[in-house]
Amino acid sequence: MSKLIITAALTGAEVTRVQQPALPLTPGEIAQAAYDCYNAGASVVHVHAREIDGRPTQRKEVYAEIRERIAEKCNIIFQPSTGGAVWHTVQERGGPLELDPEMATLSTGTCNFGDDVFFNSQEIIEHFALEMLSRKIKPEIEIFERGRIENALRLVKKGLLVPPVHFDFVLGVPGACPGNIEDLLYMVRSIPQDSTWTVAGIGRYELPLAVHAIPMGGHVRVGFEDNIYYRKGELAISNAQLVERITRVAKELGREIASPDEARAILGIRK
Ligand code: KMH
Ligand code: ZN
Repeated sequence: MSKLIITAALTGAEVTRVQQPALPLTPGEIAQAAYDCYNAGASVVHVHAREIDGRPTQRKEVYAEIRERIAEKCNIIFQPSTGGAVWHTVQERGGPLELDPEMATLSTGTCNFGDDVFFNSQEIIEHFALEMLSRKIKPEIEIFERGRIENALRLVKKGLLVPPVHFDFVLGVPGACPGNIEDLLYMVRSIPQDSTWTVAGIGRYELPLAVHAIPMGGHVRVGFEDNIYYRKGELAISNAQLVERITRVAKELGREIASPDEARAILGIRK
């Protein structure tokens, strides 16, 4: 079994400081949180940028500052979002791809997203896939629903996505697939054998899904984008606290933690 890749999803587009007072928002805060998570065992950082007033933004200038500040501290893999917020235009969402990051997210389908809709038509999916292919950016395929796997495999058939594919099962989004263990098993059985995968359980699903993924050979994403609590009724004090717990559990289960360069090798990142 490969070493465990832990991704820290620090900020997201939806969470507010009112909900989670320790939410990192400015480039400096996000870079410091990324460094703390790196020290706790994370090898990938999934980034959503915010404007100075806290609004989610896909402006490449803000992402560039975040990436620069992180790179001054450590070599964690910088993985910006192309999902942005549900109201961002396709053009806005693609902002961080102009920075040619090593990795970025790619959502391969539309679903309900709380009271909103996270819209990804075939045209949008192929637009981002082509952009990432031509820039040699490793996509992390965001799977909120089972059908998104088929859409990703269609991209492979069309030559827009190069296997082995790396999937992220984002389970428990209100309005999309729930985050029960059975849901994770179903997803894992539905992907090609040479794939890699990680799981991002939303809210109360985060820890149980992570704990199951570790002995299954999967990888794990945690952080305030997905879950702001340490346990029921108790807010986490930092993103790093959530990463530290996964590192601890993995060690107890005998799974070693991947460094950023080991994660690059596992994911086939050659930039
Ligand atoms: N904020 C969601 C609407 C991604 O980062 O690629 C989309 C999202 C997925 O978070
Ligand atoms: Zn995201």
